[in-house]
Amino acid sequence: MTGKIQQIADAVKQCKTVMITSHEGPDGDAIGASLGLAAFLKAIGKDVTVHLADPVPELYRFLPGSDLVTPDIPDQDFDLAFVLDIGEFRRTGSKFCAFTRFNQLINLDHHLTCEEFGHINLIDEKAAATGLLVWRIAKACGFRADYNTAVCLYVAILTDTGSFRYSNANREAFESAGELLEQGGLNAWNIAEKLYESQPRKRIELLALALPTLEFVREGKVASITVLLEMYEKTGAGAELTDGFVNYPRSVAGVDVSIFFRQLEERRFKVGFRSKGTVNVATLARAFGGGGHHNASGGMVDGTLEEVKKIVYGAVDAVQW
Ligand SMILES: [Mn+2]
Repeated sequence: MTGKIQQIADAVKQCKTVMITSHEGPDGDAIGASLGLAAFLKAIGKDVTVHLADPVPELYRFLPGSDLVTPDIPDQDFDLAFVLDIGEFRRTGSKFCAFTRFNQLINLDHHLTCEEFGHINLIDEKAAATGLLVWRIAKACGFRADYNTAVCLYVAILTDTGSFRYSNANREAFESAGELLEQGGLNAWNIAEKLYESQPRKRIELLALALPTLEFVREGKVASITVLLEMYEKTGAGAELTDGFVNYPRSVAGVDVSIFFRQLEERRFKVGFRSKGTVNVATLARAFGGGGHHNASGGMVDGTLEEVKKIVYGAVDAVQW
């Protein structure tokens, strides 16, 4: 692992132009790791482009560099291209999938199931966030975090560890957060306030419609919540505001697995799973061609809500625990 980090650090030192991308529907780690890497590379004089297929969610727009994220790919060649937190290469989106104008492709990820599509693949499932892999590389370059780099990487760690509550919150996560706080002069409360105490009113209005759909199966060990297209219409909220909804059913005593049914089209649902730890929901998601981690995973299922529930609850029933 150290050898690879050194290899990447060397490539970074030698390069001039860098393209950075991450997955569709970007979360705090995708955004934080991408913008943190961009801030670090800019600080050491590199020419950096951050391309994301989808826009930066409102929640993360306070992060420096978020205004420079582009849905397009500029007409130029790049020395290096970084793909972050991707799980599966196709999740970079159609534009990046077709893009080849780079000399070297570097894959940084902590998804166990990630393919080795890069020239260098740093895949460490023990890393709590992809932002931590970025931090390892920056440190290997002898970089001391400035504010911009620190705040982005701190947000990557904070969001992917559920504010240091998930089992992935290991020593590296805590130590790196401490380093970033100190070097970047961060204020933990200011960041927490932006992430957790500033939610749009529409999100709570949407949650108010979703909570009555709460349903318990498997003697209360599994709970689900549903968001239908009509709920967006009623509240004016968009799908990006459903982030975190899946945590409400899981927070109930006795619930081991929570499921979030999110309607995408008339007959298509995104199904998200969260586990308290007993059940490996990555395996569960694979039943529908999805993927993810032990405690968080998801996939897509076609059908009406009733049909989708039948399929998903059936798969849940097949798991012994
Ligand atoms: Mn991640």
